[in-house]
Amino acid sequence: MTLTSSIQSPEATAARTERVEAAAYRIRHYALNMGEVQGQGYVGQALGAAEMFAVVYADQLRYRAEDPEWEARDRFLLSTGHYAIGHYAALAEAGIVPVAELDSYGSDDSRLPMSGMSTYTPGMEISGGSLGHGLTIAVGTALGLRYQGSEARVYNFLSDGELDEGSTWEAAMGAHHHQLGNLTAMVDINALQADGKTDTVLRTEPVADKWAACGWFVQRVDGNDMGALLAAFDAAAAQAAPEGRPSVILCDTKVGRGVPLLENREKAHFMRIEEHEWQICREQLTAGYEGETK
Ligand SMILES: Cc1ncc(C[n+]2csc(CCOP(=O)(O)OP(=O)(O)O)c2C)c(N)n1
Ligand SMILES: [Mg+2]
Repeated sequence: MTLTSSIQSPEATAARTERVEAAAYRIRHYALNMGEVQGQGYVGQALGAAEMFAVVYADQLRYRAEDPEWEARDRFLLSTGHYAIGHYAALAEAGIVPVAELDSYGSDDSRLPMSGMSTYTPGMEISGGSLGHGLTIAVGTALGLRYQGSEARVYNFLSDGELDEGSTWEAAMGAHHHQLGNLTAMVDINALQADGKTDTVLRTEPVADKWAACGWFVQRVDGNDMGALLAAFDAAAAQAAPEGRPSVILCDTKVGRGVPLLENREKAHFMRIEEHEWQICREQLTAGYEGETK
């Protein structure tokens, strides 16, 4: 049992879960709307990771929507630039990016390019996308904040494909060496990469054992189960400290989650969706959500 859940009544826990689930639902809708602007894109990842983005922005992160560069803010570093569509949806949900601006996703002169770039978008801390570098930057950020005496925490979002990169593991060892208790990594394990299924590209399992061997506090959860995800983030937060063990939350997710039409698509890494299918996607998403919340 985590610190937060142990002091919360069952009613308060249920209300909190419902509130964050509603945020994930809106994030999914925003992602579909953005995908429709381009007719294609990394929609499956955004749908799969919607709970992860929702927990971070609707529950865990300390930020000021009106002042995205507030010095004491927690830092959320998106390592996977191609997941920007999910991140923009979360930034809209957080009030950092106006919802109306999402329509400009991926267009010329937009502040929301297809791959996340810190110079373009408020709330985008780094330009990710050259995979395997996010955690290295997160380690430097966490170290720097600690030197400054800041109590801000650093969250890093990685994908399972990034576990193929040696630099990720160098950073993991560095975080333990420097005892970065102010660092929490989350890995979206959707079992997919650009070249196919993760276990056919490079077998990285047993992933939890590898992080544990690097000295991290490791939790593995169903990343589409909001209750489990909240409990894991609470447990990570409960043991966070300026100096201590870094934390990783391994999240098993399903690409396209919440939209049955997209859950079993071939070529799920970069989805092409027909014009008439977008509305079907939205209807399926709403039907699924309303069915669950009834
Ligand atoms: C260093 C580097 N190598 C290759 C790529 C090309 N690339 C873009 S996305 C991607 C897949 C990475 O795996 P993952 O993020 O798990 O894929 P997804 O789950 O989104 O399908 C690759 C190889 C890249 N962006 N950076
Ligand atoms: Mg993947």
